[in-house]
Amino acid sequence: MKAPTIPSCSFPRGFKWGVAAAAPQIEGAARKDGKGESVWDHFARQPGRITGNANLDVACDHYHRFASDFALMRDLGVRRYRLSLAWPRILPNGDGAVNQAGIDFYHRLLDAMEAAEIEPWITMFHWDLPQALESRYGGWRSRRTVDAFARYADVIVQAYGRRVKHWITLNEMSSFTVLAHGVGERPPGIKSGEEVVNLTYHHALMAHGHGVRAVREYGGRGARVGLTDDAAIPVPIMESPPHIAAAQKAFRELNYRSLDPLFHGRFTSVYRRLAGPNAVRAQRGDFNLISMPTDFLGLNVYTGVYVRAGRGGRPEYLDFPASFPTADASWLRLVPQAMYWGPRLAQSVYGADEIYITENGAGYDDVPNADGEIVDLHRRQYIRQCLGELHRCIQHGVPVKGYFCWSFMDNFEWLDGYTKRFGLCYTDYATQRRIPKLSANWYAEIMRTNSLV
Ligand code: GBH
Repeated sequence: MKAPTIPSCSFPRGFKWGVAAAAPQIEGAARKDGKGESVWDHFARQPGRITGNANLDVACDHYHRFASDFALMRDLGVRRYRLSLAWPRILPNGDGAVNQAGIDFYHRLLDAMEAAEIEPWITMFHWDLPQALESRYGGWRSRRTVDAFARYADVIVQAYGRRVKHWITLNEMSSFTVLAHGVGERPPGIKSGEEVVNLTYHHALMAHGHGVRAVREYGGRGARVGLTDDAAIPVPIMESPPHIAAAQKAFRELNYRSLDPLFHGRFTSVYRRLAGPNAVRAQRGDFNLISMPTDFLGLNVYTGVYVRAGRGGRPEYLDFPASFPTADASWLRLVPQAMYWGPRLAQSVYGADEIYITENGAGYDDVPNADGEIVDLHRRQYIRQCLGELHRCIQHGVPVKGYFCWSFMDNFEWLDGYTKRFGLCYTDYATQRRIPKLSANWYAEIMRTNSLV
């Protein structure tokens, strides 16, 4: 009898699979080898800010364990890893002297990745602003932080440009702008008005521009750079023209502070309508920086928001009913179609012509079973549904070139501390053992075969 032929749902040849993590969430060694304090180190010391009053001091101790972590990645067949560099390790005071021990650490780490044949995709900034910049200048409220970022970007691209060819300037601006200064629940944890929120966004976009500039200046041959955004993703409840048109309008409205200035290089009528009197007064040259051409757009896709066409075709946003399927991370409504509409809207609304999914995953309070195995069928299920949507999206002509799963291992989940695990590998924080979950072995197979069945 012939072996059964299994029809497969292949991804395009050369599709780039990987895993992701970020320095502050995994490294630990918060005070080691001259590292300065970050705003998150500082914030975590304020009682009541973080679940269990957890801090980032040890995290996954990746600082001391990167070699075995890369060996495990290699065993799982990981060929690309999106990591971030800790700005306060490189420039402990934000913009003063360079800390050579910090530079050397990432050289050792990159050596180990090279030996394991894992390609680095480096995020310059994943939220760990040097506290010194917050204390002295008011952090992202000040243009001096933009200048400090420009210098930091120059330093790291000069140091690592020879060996790193994939750069991501910033991760998810909303976290250190609207959630930090508007909602006020992330560092610096001060609630301000819309005017300040818009200003911090403007400065973040300018910093992004400097990241692009630094890669163009010092990145060398073949260097590529883009931004990772956590665009809010509208999902039309009916896949018919009026609702899709409403989703397109919604995409601009929901992302008016980030994608609109980035792609248009000016404050558009959408921005001015929504920002009103709180719009930023930009200075000459700001937009040249903000809209420097990039090589790709990174999207972190976790969830979406349902919309329909309301009166006059205007988008009407729907509330989630209480029973809507949700991960243990309570903000993570399970909306796999966001993986279809996110990239598709980025292409159709803004003309994004090369897109990477720089994060996707799900946070649960996983527990090992009696045999010590983590049977995370829930995570496998969600990621698989998302990948099915991504496949369909690519099939429909949307230029998504790669996908990074968040995260390689459970780690410091910001306000949730060490709860709400997102790892493919389980981190046993008592022993620092990593245990691949069922989803890790499943994802290894996806990466290996470049297909779903
Ligand atoms: C990403 O954020 C981050 O890049 C990564 O570091 C993180 O570990 C991972 O995903 C999992 O969370 O204020 O209650 O409405 C995900 C996107 C957007 C999720 C802001 C939390 C705030 C929730 N985040 N959102 S709430």
